[in-house]
Amino acid sequence: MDKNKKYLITSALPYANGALHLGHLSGAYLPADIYVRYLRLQGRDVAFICGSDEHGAAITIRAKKEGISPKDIIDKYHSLNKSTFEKLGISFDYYHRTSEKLHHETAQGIFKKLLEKGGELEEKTTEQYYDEEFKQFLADRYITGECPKCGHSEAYGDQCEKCGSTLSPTELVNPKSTLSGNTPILKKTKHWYFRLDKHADWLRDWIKNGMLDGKQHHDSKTWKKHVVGQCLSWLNDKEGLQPRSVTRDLDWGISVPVEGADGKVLYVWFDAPIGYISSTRQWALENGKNWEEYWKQGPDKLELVHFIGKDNIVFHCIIFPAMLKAHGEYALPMNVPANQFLNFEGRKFSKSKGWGIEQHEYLEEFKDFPNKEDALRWALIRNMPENRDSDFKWDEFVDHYDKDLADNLGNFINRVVVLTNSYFEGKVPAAAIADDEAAFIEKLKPVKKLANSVIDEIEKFNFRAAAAALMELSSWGNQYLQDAAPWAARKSDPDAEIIKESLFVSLQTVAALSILCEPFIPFTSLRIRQLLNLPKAKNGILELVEAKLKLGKPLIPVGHKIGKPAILFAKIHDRKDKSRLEIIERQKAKLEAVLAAEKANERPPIKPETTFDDFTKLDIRTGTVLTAEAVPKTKKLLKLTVDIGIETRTVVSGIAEHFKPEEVVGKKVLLLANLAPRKLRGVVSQGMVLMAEDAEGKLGFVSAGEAWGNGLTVR
Ligand code: B3M
Ligand code: ZN
Repeated sequence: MDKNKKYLITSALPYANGALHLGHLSGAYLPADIYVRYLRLQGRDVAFICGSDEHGAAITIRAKKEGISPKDIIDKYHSLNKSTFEKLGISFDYYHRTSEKLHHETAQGIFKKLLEKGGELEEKTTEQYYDEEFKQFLADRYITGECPKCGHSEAYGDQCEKCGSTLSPTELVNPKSTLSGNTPILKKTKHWYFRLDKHADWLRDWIKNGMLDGKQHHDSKTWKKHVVGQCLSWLNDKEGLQPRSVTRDLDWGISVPVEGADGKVLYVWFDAPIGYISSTRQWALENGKNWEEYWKQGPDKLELVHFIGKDNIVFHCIIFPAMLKAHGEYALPMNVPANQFLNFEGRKFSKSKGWGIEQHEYLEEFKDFPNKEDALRWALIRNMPENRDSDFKWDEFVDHYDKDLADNLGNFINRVVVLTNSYFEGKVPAAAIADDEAAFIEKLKPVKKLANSVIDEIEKFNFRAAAAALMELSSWGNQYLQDAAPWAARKSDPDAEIIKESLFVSLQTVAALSILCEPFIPFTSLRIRQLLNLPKAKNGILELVEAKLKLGKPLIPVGHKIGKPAILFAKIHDRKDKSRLEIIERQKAKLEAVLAAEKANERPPIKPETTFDDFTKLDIRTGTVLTAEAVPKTKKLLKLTVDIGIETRTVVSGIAEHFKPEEVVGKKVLLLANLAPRKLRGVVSQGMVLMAEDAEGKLGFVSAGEAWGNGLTVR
């Protein structure tokens, strides 16, 4: 950490063709926000940059399908995503969009520079798939077919989502155009290819050893293992390092700034990461900053960190850095602490299957849930997929809220505020240690130690561990107060020093918590500050806290008047007020309904064809159950007598687990009357009662209806 450095922190630019779910939030936005808020508290010069990724075939496909323009789509989702992030406290300094003119110019400028440098971009004419009906070359995503690696029937031209292989469209077996559904033809077209192959050597040294241009650029041990692993396996795979085409035949995107390139645009993954640069430029323009200080300085002056999900690692650690290095003026990322994936209640998020919850839906569904923003942030942080995939569960959401926020943090702060109000008229008591620096340092040692762990873990991008350390600090506070028991001392001696001292120490701890929790649960931080009657945690305040704890100076001075008590977190599991639990139960019920509907659709397949002759061999009669009794020593069998008009049959039926004998007597049933008799547990069964099973596996009688008499034949 260096006070004189610039910090440029980015989160992946989300495609503006859909809403984001909780997995996105915990993957690339929440971790970046924690880090940025922390940097600000440390007084660093930081820009937090994001925006909408508004190009690419996914957007045009969707527009075509819905019969609207790409612009309709991006406008809708740009504003939805932007405002939802704001509501959740994701504190971007700038949220730009790649359809803006400044971005087009920036991306075209970089393309032209690479072209002028020579040797970085090369023109090549190849054969590519073309849809004759739509008169259009097909971007990779417009072609589907069978995956050559795993046989999945709906692989895309660039990737198989089933086995994860990277593909090229011509590898697909039986390719189809997603526009017309026809088999596309191969047709010649010219494109520009970025010579990634030329950059393999330095990339390997940079990723593996953190070396760049013969100097130490970063400590490679600070990068996550899974990130380095993915990069190295890509770099060791020759196919990964082929020249990559950076233009496309498409009518939506940034036009290729070269003569004779009509109808061609820059590939979306060429322009999207440049969006970080144009977003920084726009931010600088509107805020009187020099954007180049945030992009064009050495690693001693500038730290660039990209927060992304693991599916974007190669673009951010290999391709974009290679583009920037080829350009020559830009800084490369100091770290790319990519997260793995978050699942939802044991499965992947899937909008089409109704599995999961989107950010804006959460805010809507939880609108009556107090502290909904921090409740969500906290649950996601406690379970963040930092190094392996993790699973979001509503029950854990409840646990994290009740145990951490309500029972631990909320309870401690409430006790301290209540006791200070009732013993000292809400004023920080004049404990003797307030003026004794050595004694203060000694008493506050655990606070200092745990505060340092929170800080250390954040610096290492271990946000789960940092959050755990924060909870330890609050647990320590609770235990300290419990052991000091000022209420007990007060009974024997109302002036006992321990009463003042314990509340003084506790108030310092609450003050530390109010600041340290800000990166994680900023809305709560503000409320704790209000309870303490202190202003919002300002930029640079954490530096002061560290200094004060070191020097033995109070964070909140003697005589300061705090606010009145107020509950920070009302528990979800509350004996009287069930309102919060009901909101959670509603979410669980929605998932149950999805599961039930899926099950209902899971009918067994139709059996192979049979003949009319075979069918007429079956003699099915209507009948009425006269008696029913359990077959001794079995769980499943009932012995029934069934009147089928011309005679009464004894039938053994495997329905005892579904029906009690008395429920069966009197039932109208269908009986297969010419089934060969069979002896079951000593009873001869003369026929079979027809049953049907519903979606939940519940059995019911196939009935001929009440109006029918016994003995009729089914034809
Ligand atoms: N829009 C892909 C994604 O949202 C892409 C990220 C761009 S970051 C420069 O996963
Ligand atoms: Zn596959």
